[in-house]
Amino acid sequence: MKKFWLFFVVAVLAGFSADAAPVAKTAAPPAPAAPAAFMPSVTNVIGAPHNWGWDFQPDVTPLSHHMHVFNTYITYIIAIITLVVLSLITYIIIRFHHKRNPVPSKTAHNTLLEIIWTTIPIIVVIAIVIPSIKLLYYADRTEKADMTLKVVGYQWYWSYELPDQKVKEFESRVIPEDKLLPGQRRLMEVDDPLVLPVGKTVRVLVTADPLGVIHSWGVPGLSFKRDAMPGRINEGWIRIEQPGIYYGECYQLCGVDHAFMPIKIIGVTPEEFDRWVVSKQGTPGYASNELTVSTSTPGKNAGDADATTSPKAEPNLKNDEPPATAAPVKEGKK
Ligand SMILES: [Cu+2]
Repeated sequence: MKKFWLFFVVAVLAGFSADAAPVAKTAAPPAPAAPAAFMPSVTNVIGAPHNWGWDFQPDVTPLSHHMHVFNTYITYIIAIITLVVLSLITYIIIRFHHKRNPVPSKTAHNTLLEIIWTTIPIIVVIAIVIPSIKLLYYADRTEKADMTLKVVGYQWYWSYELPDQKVKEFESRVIPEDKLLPGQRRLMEVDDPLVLPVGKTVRVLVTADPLGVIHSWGVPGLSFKRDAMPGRINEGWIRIEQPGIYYGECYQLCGVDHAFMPIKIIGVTPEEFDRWVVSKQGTPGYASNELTVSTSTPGKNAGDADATTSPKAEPNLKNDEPPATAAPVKEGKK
């Protein structure tokens, strides 16, 4: 019986302390007041679908320009092949119709013809493979990144983080249809859009919630799409060349709210980007500097190691704070 009472007292005390824990948590000092809300000056929509749109969205990144050229090149090849095959078939149907050609020829194994119809397709395939692989590697490797963006796919929204600017992870969720303001796009507007500087190379690291599912972060106007895989990081890069608004979506059927996780990116001048960073309580100055700075671990990616630096601005490898004149080179966080 004594044991029972002892157990009872201990259990009650444990219950009290468990209840007390959240109270202690809520008693933390109040968070500092958030800076004034950021109002972007950019309102022109460039990367968005529109009625009767059938071609690419306008080219605003180096990558989208290359992709557009490659697409046109492939389209010409497809058109030529289609026309040649179609005219051959038409010729055969007319010329060798059983009325015009009652006694068919039994010719077989024409060596010259066989060489021709084997060689031409090989040449066509090589003509496609070489620029295709080149473009694939161009899209894959981030040369001289100015900053890094981390994208995480959740069920069902996106979160963004800018480690260089110390902009902490923030969520970007769809605005429900009944809360849309006049002029806002259905299923495309988000409550907290991502803001990126124009003319800066942004390394984009895409992943997904480890306890979640596969998504795909795609912005057609920026010619960017990478799968967001739990436990895996996919890399790519974008450099927006025109201030404007760009929309994107999740491109992987990820579940019941797949259609409700749009992407909105506002491309602004580096100065305006700094103001947005301040509104997000981050450290501005990393992307507005003239210098191009690598943010990767030196040696890990050969293409990133040759960061351009000016002779008067020595990069400071240890200090995380951006000096007034020089862009800092941060040690890679991998
Ligand atoms: Cu998704």
